[in-house]
Amino acid sequence: MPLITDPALGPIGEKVSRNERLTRDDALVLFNSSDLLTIGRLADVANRRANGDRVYFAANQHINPTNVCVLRNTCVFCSFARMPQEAGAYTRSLEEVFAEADAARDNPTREFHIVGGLHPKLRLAYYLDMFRGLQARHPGVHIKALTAVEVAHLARLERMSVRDVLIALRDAGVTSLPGGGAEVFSPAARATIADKKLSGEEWLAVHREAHRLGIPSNCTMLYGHVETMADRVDHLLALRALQDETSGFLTYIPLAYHPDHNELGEALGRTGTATTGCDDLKNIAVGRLVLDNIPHVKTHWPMVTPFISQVALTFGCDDLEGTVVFERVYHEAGAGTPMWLGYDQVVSLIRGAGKQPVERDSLYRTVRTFKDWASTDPGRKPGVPGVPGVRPQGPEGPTFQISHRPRARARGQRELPVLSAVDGAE
Ligand code: V47
Repeated sequence: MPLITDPALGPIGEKVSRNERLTRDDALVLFNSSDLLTIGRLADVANRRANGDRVYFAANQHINPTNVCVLRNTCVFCSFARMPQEAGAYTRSLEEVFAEADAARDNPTREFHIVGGLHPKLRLAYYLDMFRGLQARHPGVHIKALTAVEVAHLARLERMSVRDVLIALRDAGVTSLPGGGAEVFSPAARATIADKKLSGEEWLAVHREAHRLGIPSNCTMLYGHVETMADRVDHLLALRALQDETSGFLTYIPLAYHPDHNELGEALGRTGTATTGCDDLKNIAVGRLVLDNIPHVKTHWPMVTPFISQVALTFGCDDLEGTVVFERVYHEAGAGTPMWLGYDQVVSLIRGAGKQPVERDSLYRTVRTFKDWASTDPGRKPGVPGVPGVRPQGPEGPTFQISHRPRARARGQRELPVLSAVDGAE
C-alpha cells in the first residue's frame, strides 16, 4: 500500500527529508492536497527535528480590558467588539483588571495575555499603569500584551511613533507581543473582512520595530473565511520573510474563524458552523512546513477544541495554548469549548498524545518538566503528590460572564464580495 496517496507530495517529502526550504508552489500544493496524513507526517518530521517529543505550554490567563472598538462596524468577522454605547460594551477600571488577575490567584499563572478593542479614548497611560500594577502585584508573571493593531492605534491617539509606544510598553513590563490582528494580509480579503484595519504591511512593520527593540512576538493567520489558498500561502511567506530578517517571532498560531454573532458569518450563511478538523490540522501542518525559521507552532484549543489540539501535536505542533482562565474573543463568536483548562488537564492532554509536556514562560524558557509528575486529577492514586493549587473550577462573578451580541444582521447596504469558498466552508 503506498504511503503517499497524493503523488504531488512526493517531491515535497524529499525536500522535507533534506531539510530544504519549500517554495510558494510547494505551499500551494500542500494547501490544495487532501492527503492530510502525508502532510501531517511531513510536518511531524520537521517538528521532531526541531523539538523532539517536547510540547510546550504556559500557565496563562487571558484578560480583555475593553471590548469598545473603533473598528466595530468594519471588522465584520469579529463578535467581540462593541460601539461605546452598545449593549454589552465594557471598559474595566485598573482596579477591576487587578481584581480579575487576582481572581485566578490559585492558578499557577506565568503569563498574562492581554488584548482588547481599539478604544477611542483610553490612553497609553491606562495601559502603562495596568502593566506596572500587574508587574508589582505578580512579579513572576510575564506580560504578553497588545496586538500590533492596538500598538498602532495608541501611537495615532498619542501622536507618538510606534517605536516610542513600544519602548514605553517594554519599560512598563511588557515582555512580548501577541500575534493577533494579522488576520490575512491579502488586500482583497482584508478589504472584505477588515476594511479599516492596519494593512498587512503596517502589521509587519510594527512587529519589525518590536523585534529591533528586543521585544519578541507571536504571529497568527485567521483562516476559514473568504481567503483563497494563495492568500494563505502569501501570508505565510510574508511572515517567513520578516523572520529571516529579524528572528523575532517565537511562535505561529493559526486561528480558526468562528462565524456566530458577526456580520461576516451571517453574510456567508455560516452561522452555527465551524472550520473542519481537516482544515484545522492542515493549517497547523502547512504552517510548520512553510515557516521553517519560526521555532514553535501553537494550537489554540479554545478555537479548535482540545481534541483537535491533541491530534495537532502529531501534525507538526509543539505548543499547546495554556490554562486561559477566561476568554471572550472566540467564545463570543460561537466557540463551544470550555473557558479554561486546569493545569493538570493541559499536562494530561500532552501526555495522552505520547509527548513530553514542558511548562514554559512567555519566552519559551523551561519552567518545569514532568518526568516524575503524578496528576492531581480526582482519579489520581491517593497520596501521590501532584501540582499544588490547581483550581477545581473557573473563577466566578460578573466579570466572568459573557453577553452575546444579538444575532448579527448581514449588511444590506454593502454586499460582501466573497472571494472564494474555502475547503471546510461547506
Ligand atoms: O486578531 C477575532 C481573532 C485575534 C474572531 O499570540 C477571531 O499567543 C476567530 O491575539 N473567529 C486576537 N478568530 C487574538 C490573539 C491571539 C489569540 C491566541 C493566541 C495569541 C498569541 C494571540 O482573534 C484577532 C483575530 O484574528 N478573532 N474574531 C472570530 N470570529
